[in-house]
Amino acid sequence: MADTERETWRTSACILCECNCGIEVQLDGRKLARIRGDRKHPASAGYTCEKALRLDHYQNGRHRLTSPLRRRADGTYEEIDWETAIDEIAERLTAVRREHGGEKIFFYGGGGQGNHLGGLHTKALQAALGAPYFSSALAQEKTGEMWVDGKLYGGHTKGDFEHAEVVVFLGKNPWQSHSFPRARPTLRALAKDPGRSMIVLDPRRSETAALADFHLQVLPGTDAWCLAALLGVIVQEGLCDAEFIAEHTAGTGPVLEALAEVPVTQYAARCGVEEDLLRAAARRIGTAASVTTYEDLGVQQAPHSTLVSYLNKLLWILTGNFGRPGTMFLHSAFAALAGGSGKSGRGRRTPVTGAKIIAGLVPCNSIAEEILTDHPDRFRAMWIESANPAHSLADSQAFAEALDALDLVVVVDVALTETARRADYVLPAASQFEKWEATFFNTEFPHNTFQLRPPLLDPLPGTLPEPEIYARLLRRLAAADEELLTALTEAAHTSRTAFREAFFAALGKEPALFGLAPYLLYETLGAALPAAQRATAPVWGLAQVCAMTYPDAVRRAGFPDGDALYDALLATPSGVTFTVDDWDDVWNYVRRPDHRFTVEIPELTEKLRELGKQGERLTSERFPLVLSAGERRSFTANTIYRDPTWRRRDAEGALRVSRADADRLGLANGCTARLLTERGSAHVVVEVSDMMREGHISLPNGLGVDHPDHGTVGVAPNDLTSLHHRDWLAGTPWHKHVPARLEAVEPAGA
Ligand SMILES: Nc1nc2c(c(=O)[nH]1)N[C@H]1C(S)=C(S)[C@@H](COP(=O)(O)OP(=O)(O)OC[C@H]3O[C@@H](n4cnc5c(=O)[nH]c(N)nc54)[C@H](O)[C@@H]3O)O[C@H]1N2
Ligand SMILES: Nc1nc2c(c(=O)[nH]1)N[C@H]1C(S)=C(S)[C@@H](COP(=O)(O)OP(=O)(O)OC[C@H]3O[C@@H](n4cnc5c(=O)[nH]c(N)nc54)[C@H](O)[C@@H]3O)O[C@H]1N2
Ligand code: SF4
Ligand SMILES: [Mo]
Repeated sequence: MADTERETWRTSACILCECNCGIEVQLDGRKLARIRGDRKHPASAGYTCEKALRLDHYQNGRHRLTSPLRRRADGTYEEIDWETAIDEIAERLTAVRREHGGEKIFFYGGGGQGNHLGGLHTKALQAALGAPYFSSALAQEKTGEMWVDGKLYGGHTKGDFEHAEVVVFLGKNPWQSHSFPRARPTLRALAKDPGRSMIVLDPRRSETAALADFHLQVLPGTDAWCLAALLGVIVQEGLCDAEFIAEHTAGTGPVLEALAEVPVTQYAARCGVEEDLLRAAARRIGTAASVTTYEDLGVQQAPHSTLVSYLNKLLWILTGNFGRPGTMFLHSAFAALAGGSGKSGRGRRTPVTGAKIIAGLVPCNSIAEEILTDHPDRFRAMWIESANPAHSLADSQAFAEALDALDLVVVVDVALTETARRADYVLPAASQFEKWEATFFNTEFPHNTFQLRPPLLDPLPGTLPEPEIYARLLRRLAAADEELLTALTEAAHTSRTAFREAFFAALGKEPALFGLAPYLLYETLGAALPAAQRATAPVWGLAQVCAMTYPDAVRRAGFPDGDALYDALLATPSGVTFTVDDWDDVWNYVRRPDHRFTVEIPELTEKLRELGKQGERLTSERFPLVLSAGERRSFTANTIYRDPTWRRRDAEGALRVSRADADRLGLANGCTARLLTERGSAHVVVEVSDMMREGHISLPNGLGVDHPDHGTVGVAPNDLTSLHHRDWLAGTPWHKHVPARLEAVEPAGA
C-alpha cells in the first residue's frame, strides 16, 4: 500500500509566495486533487499554510487561456495560431526597433512568486533586441533597501530567525505573509520561550504583533522617528558593540555623532510610542546575545522608506549582530534575482525623467511618466510577462493610459488579466505545473537551497512554456549565428565536457553572447538532452556559474563541479542544498576589499539629521485617514488566484476600520462605505477591527480582479493610489500611506 501511495504523490512547490514550500500532489486527471507538504523539501520540511491547498483554482480555473489572441480595432480579441502570432510580433518588434531603436522597447516582469525560469529567456529577448530598460515588482518594494545594501556591503541580508534571542519585525506581518521558512512554527516558538523576545513595529495589532513582547504601535508613516529614537537610546546609553564597530566597520563616526544628538523623548512622541516602552525595547536589542530584523512593505511602502531601511540596518550593525548564529548574514545565490548594480549599472538613469535605476530596475512609479510624454526618448513598446502591472502598480488608470499610448504591447500570461486586456497580443503560457520551474528566492545561510521542479502535467492544449515561446521568436528574429548553433549542438552530442569547453570558448570570444546564453543553451545543449528535459538546459549554465562563484561552498555541499550540481537538481525534485557554509565564511560575502561595512551613507545621514525639522503630515482635512492599500491576509495571494471562490473567508476583502473611527463615522460591521482618495473612490465593505488604531484603515491586496463567471469582487487597491507619493531616492510608492476619507453609504444598522 505504501508503495502505490508513494507512486501517486508527485513533487512540486507552492507558487503563492517567495517561500515556495515543497508540496506533494495527487492528480485526478488534470485536477490537483490532493496537496500536502513535502517533508523531503530541504527548507520547508513538510510545512505549508492554508493557501497552498487551494492551488487547483490556479491550475484549472476558468481564467486559463488556450490560444494566442490578437486585438481588433474595436478592442475585442480574436484567436490566432502560434505561427501567425510569432510572425507578426517579430515583425512589429523589428519595426519599433528600426524606427525608434531597440532601447525604446521596455520589459516588465519575467517571473512572479513561483516562476523565474521564463525570465531567463526574457533576458535573451532583451539582448537580441538591444533593449536595456527593465522593471518588475521589486522596484516598488525592495529597491530602496537594495540601494542601502549596495552602499553598506554589496549584498542581500537576511536573519537567522530560528535561533535569534531577539527578533524585530518592521512593517512585516510574517504570520500571514511568511517570507522565511516555516514562519508560523518559528513565531510560535519565539513567543513561547521566556528567554526570547519579539519586537514589532506596526500601527496595526497584526497577528504577529499580537504575539510580540514589545508592540511599538507607531503612528502610520513615522517609523523613521521610532528607529532613530531606538538607535538614539542604544548610542546614548552605551549599548553599541564597540569591538565589532572597530573591527568590522568603516566611517562610523559621523553616524554615531548624529545618533548621539537624537532627542529621544521628542521622537517617541512624534511616532506615538510611549517613551518607556521604546527605551525598554532599545535596551532589549542592545543587550541581547543575538538579534535579527526583518523590514517589509509596511515600511518599504511608506514615508522615509529608504532612510528607514538604512536605520534598520544600523540597528543590527551598531549592536554587532552579524555573522553569528541567531544574527544577520549575507548569503550565496543560485542565480541573481536582480542585477545591474555592478559596474555597468552604476549611475544609470531613465531616459525621460532621469529617475535613478537601482539594481537594473526602472522605478515602477516612473514607467507611466516615461511613456505619457512627447519626449523623443519615450518608450514605444512594452513586453510584459508573469506580471499584472495594470493592477499592481500605483495609479492603475495612469498605467492603463500609458499602455494605450504605446505602439505595441505583448503580454505573456495564463489569463486575460487587467494588463492583458490592454495588449495588442496575448500569448498563453503553460501553467507553473505544466513545465519545469524554479525561483531564485534562495536567501538562506549557512545552508542555502534550490529546487528545480519537474512538470506534473503536459501543457494545456494551445499553451506553450515560456522557453519555447521565446525560442520561436528568437529563431524568427535570427538572433544567433547558425554556424555557432550547429557547432554547439555537435559538441553537446559529443559530451558534456566538449560542450562546456565549446560554450565557454564561444562566450569568451564574443562576450555579447552572454545575454543570449539561455536561448543558446535551450537550442543546443537542450536539443541533446532527453526531450522532456530540454527546458532545463539554462539551469545547467546557472549551475556552472554557481559552482565557479562559490567553489568551496558548493563542494562542501557535495558537488565537485557545476555538472554534478545540475545532475543532482534533476535527480532530486524536492530540492537540493547547493551551498554549505560556516559562520566564519560569512565575511567572504561582504563585497569590499577589506571586508568591512561602509557605515556612513552621507545622503541618508543628512536625512537622519533633518528628521528633527520635519513635522508635516500627508493627511489633511479633506483626507484625514491613512489607508494601507494592500494588506496580506490568509486569503490573499497577489493576483495569482483569479477565482474569488478560493477564499474561504473575507470574500469581498473588507476594509478594516478602528472602532473609534467607525463610531465617529456611523459605520457598523458589514456595512458598505465610500472610500475616497485624491486619485479615486470605491465602495467597500467595512470590518470594525480591534487590530486597527484610530486614523488608520486597511484594505487587502490582490482583490478587484475580473473573472469570467464571478465578475470583479472587491476593490483593486491601485484604483486608489497615486504616482506622486514615493520615496525621494528609490522612487518606491507609498501604498501603505494613502491619505483617504471614508463616508457612510447606508446608516449603521440599516
Ligand atoms: N497571504 C499572503 N502572503 C503573502 C503575499 C500575499 O499576497 N498574501 N504576498 C507576498 C509578497 S509579494 C510580499 S512582498 C510579502 C509582503 O509581506 P508584508 O510586508 O508582511 O505584508 P503587508 O501586509 O503588506 O504589510 C505588513 C504590515 O505593515 C503594516 N504597516 C502599514 N503601515 C505601516 C507603517 O507605517 N509602519 C509600519 N511599521 N508598519 C505598517 C501593516 O499593518 C501590515 O501588518 O508578502 C508575501 N506573502
Ligand atoms: N497598492 C498596492 N499595490 C501593490 C502591493 C501592495 O501591497 N499594495 N504589493 C506590491 C507587491 S509587493 C508585489 S510583489 C506586486 C505583485 O504584482 P505583480 O508583480 O504584477 O504580480 P502578480 O499579481 O502576482 O501577477 C502575476 C501574474 O503572472 C501570471 N502567471 C501565473 N503563472 C504564470 C506562468 O506560469 N507564466 C506566465 N507567463 N504568467 C503566469 C498570473 O496570471 C498573474 O497575471 O504587487 C505590488 N502592488
Ligand atoms: S508559506 Fe507561501 S509558499 Fe508556503 S504554502 Fe504558504 S503561500 Fe505557499
Ligand atoms: Mo512582493
